[in-house]
Amino acid sequence: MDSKRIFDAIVVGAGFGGLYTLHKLRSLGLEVRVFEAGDGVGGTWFWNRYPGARCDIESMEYSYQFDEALQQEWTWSEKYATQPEILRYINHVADRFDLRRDIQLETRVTSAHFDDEQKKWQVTTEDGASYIARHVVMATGCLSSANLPEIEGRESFGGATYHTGLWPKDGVDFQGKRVAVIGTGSSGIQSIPLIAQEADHLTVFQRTPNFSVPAHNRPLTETEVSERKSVYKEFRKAMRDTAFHANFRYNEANALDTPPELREQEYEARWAAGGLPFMASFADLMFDAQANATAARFVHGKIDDIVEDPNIADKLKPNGVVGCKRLCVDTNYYATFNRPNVSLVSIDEQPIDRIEPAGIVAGGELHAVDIIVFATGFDAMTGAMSRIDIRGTEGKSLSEAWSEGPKTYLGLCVSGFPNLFMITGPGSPSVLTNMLPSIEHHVEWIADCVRWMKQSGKHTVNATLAAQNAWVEHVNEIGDLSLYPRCNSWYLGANVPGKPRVFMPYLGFPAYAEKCEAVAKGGYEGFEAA
Ligand code: NA7
Repeated sequence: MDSKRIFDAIVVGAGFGGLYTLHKLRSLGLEVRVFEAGDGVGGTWFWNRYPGARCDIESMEYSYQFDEALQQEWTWSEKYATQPEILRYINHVADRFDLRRDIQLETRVTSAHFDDEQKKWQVTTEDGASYIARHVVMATGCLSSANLPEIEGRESFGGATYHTGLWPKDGVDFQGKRVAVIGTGSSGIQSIPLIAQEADHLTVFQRTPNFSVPAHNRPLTETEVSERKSVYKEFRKAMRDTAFHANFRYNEANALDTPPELREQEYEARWAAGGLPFMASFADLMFDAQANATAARFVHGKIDDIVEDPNIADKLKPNGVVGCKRLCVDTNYYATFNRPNVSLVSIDEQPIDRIEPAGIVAGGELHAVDIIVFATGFDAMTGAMSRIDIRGTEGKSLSEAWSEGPKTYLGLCVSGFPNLFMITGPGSPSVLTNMLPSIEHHVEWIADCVRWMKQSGKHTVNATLAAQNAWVEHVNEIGDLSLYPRCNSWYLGANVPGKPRVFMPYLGFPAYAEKCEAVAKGGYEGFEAA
């Protein structure tokens, strides 16, 4: 790359968010540089190469819609796209819009400091170079900061260890190996069936069982692709008016108002169709514990049907609320526990004591293994930003500002950090939705804001503390109406020891988009512009 040091905007991250931000800000005539830690574009889909990695939103929805020609020319092969196919798509987008010339790879941003006098940001990278920009956009991803548990003796292990979110490009050969997987979230649930097929023996260490529904993945037919493409624009628009920005076929009826036989029929139909639309079976599932219990009982019944050993079936049955931790979507997950080469260790009964050179000791028993896979998730939503030393006006640090949990205005900005924008930050619907339209919504809002600043001769926008406090209160109020705060999920930061327990996403498209639009139309209400 050239040695240019001054830009209009710096974007951190070259995943879906960063690429579209670059494209959009360029179209306003801005000079932009994107810094990306990886040696390729793709973000989440660059790093998560574990076996079975696949999106759980349907591929024809989990793709950009900002360019009609792009969505017409790209053809997805399966209902749910694999990681390699998504990565090919992202690379196609980078080439198609000539984005690479402004993306500096293998460059990790270590700090971003606001200069009160110059009203600009100074961004420093790991190699010590520093850059100046008026705007900074953190497109750092919601699930990009790997969570590696501090288990005693981890470093002493004699075999190989991998984290699903930092998977080697050349893959891992499990043939003839004794393998341990720690963690049974989406990454564990997707990878366990495939690792089990290859490994000599697989031991799954489960701390909390998770609810999972079958994907029923399959190739897309030419007819369904062309039918969708013929109405793509209208379809996308309709999805933007839904709560999750996705075609979940929302049922407006409440589970508790529905007679039990019809309720079972609805669950059966959704189970047979597969995927996350299971959560839209009834309108009250995430708001009424009794309603949710009907769904939980249904899934427990399915686990009993699939898993042959009743003791193992019981261990696999989650307590509590379906969807409180993100619902998983699997291919043969529960059935994998019928295999003779798979065993399940419930950490409740046999806590992990330590890791030794030969394997994992749990409940005093050594499980000798050659490979340990950590499917232990991420420091979600705030992790990537907190690993960067971000300082706003008067040197105020973001980590301090967020010491009690993230506080934002609209999940887009933080008071005291002028011209710093986040893509799908905490306080926005982000991870509760189809990420792609949510990313596009944020990028477009930010670009409109920057255009407005240019047109009105403003150098900075800064969210007021009052607007931010009101927003945080509203996000909490809405979150508390739901069942989401009732479990130890990564939505609450509960998976990372010491992280403040706050429900981070905002529950509520399309009202959220209306609020963002009203703020902009009202001359950026809740912001001080100078
Ligand atoms: P998740 O969903 O956070 O799952 C991580 C799993 O690892 C989960 O089962 C955790 O148990 C377990 N875990 C975490 N720390 C430990 C320790 N210290 N010991 C044992 N087990 C542990 O991450 P994923 O990568 O699977 O999925 C993230 C998102 O990506 C997913 O929701 C989709 O949106 C796509 P816990 O439940 O915390 O008890």
